Amino acid sequence: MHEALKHHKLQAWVKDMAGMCNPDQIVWIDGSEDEKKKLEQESLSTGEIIELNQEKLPGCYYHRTSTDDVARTEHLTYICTKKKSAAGPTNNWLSPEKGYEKAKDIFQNSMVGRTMYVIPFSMGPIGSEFSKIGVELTDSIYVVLNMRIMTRIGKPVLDALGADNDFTKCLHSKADLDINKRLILHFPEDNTIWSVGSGYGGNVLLGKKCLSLRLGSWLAKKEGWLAEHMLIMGVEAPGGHIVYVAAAFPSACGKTNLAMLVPPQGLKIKGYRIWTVGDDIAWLRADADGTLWAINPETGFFGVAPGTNTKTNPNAIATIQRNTIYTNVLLKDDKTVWWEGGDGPAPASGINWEGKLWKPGMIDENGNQVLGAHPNSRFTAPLVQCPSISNRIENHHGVPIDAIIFGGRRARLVPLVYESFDWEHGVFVGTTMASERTAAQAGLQGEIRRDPMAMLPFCGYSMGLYFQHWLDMGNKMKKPPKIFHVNWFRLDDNGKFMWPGFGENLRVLEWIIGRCTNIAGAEQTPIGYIPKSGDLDLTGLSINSATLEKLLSVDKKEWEEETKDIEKFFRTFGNVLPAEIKNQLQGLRERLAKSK
Ligand code: GTP
Ligand code: SPV
Ligand code: MN
Repeated sequence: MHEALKHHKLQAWVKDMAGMCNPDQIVWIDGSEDEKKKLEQESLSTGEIIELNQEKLPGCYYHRTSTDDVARTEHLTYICTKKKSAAGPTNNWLSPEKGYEKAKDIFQNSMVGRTMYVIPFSMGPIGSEFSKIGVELTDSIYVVLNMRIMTRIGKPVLDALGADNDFTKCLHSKADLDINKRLILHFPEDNTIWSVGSGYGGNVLLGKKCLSLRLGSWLAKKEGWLAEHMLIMGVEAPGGHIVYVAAAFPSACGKTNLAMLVPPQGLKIKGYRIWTVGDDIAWLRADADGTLWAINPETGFFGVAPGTNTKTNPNAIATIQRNTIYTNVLLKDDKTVWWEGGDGPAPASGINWEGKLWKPGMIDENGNQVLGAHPNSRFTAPLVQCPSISNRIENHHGVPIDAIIFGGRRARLVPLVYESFDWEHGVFVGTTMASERTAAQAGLQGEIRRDPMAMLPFCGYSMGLYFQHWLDMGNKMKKPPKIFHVNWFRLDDNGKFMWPGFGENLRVLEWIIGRCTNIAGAEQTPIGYIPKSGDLDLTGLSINSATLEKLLSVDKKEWEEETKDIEKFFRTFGNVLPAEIKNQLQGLRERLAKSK
């Protein structure tokens, strides 16, 4: 008997959804190599994917999404709960009735002439207490091939599901790929996700942001853990002890890069090594030992291509040489790929992300540079191909976290690094995070928006309650991790980055770890502890002392302005904002007032 047939609820749901979408056939994904080959062949034959140069890029494929479907569409993303207040002020809201009704209209007969694939998947190692199982129905082979890399799929998952275990019901159809008929709906009260009208990553790989973060955060609140937009990495210090840190930066703000960091020579000789556990999502629990443990629920990277090169991120480049799906990058004549900020000079010509003939230096009708790759073009590659991959990614218990790092893109104001005074203050620091908008979401680039804990687009419930949940988590731990804030993106008057970033960020990590082990010095400021210039090991780095001083300074006036903006943002939460957070803002103001 087919495993799935044992699970009557699963069977009934698949039948129900097929009744609405009306596919020509239903195919259950088993996760085998044979099946993968078949799917690739079919997808190649329809032009959905293009085979890349198999000598240079074995196992690699290319895909292009519609030009208006290249990033998450937050304005079309909804939390559908009975009460609007459950979704809170930062989410788009629809009632479940309205949500289902609107989407049904689009799903109706959307799979006529197509196959519906049934993908059982597990977020987290199969069988781990941390893990959650979902089943995604989709009419896109691209989605199946991506889910295969990003999650654990197929038969072992069905086995784990047994006859009656719970699973998240995930339904996706490309439908007409029409932005006017696109909806990404979350029904946390029904453990259900419906996504229609899109073919782009975060909108359609439903295990990722939809399950692991939006529904994940809802479950985490209910069950007493944290679902976060965080990388996880191990920093092996000289002597061999590995300190694990988790870091939350908004989309396209450097998680993949930091997670795969290669130590600069000056620190490498001291014996530092980095172990990558995850680059986008962390599930964290306070364990019986009173400390925080984390797993990466994913098995792949869905990373930003532009800016990735052998200098900035050699481990990523090594990772994506085989078995990788490239989306919306430039396709070269020799069937390899290129992107802005990639290796080597721009090719003489190619087909760009829009599917048009492209040559370097082309200018559009508005006088803007025509790009080869979309700024949010991505690679999908297996974690295990990363040279720095940790050997603990399959560990059911994950890794113990000693430090949490928040960060964002701030051209001004925010110092290179600072340490919070304690957990509660650290949570406040997380709530005040802000970043300049990047290409990972549709909208005006560069504008500063508040993005608490890098979760603004991903918190599946009332965000004020989420802040409270963070505060409560601190009380569950005997030894909560120290909380830090970093900013790699300060600009000088000429618009140049003041800090070299990338591998050099290890110098900041070294200080962070030194603070956790009480060996690194710091100076107390109104916003937190900041390293004095002598507290960072800058061996082999040429940075002028004025720049460094600026990077490590707190400008009283500018911070006073900042507190006004924070207060304005906090007002959106009304009385759901925890008193502790309000008091923390008051405390910051008082410390600033007292300072010089
Ligand atoms: P999502 O996958 O969207 O959640 O993003 P991410 O946080 O993983 O972002 P990623 O690491 O892919 O970085 C996005 C962009 O930031 C790339 O263009 C990088 O080159 C750039 N970047 C990353 N780290 C640094 C840094 O330390 N300094 C500077 N200046 N740029 C950086
Ligand atoms: C992000 O936008 O934060 C990503 C890519 O990591 S997506 O999967 O599209 O959300
Ligand atoms: Mn992300």
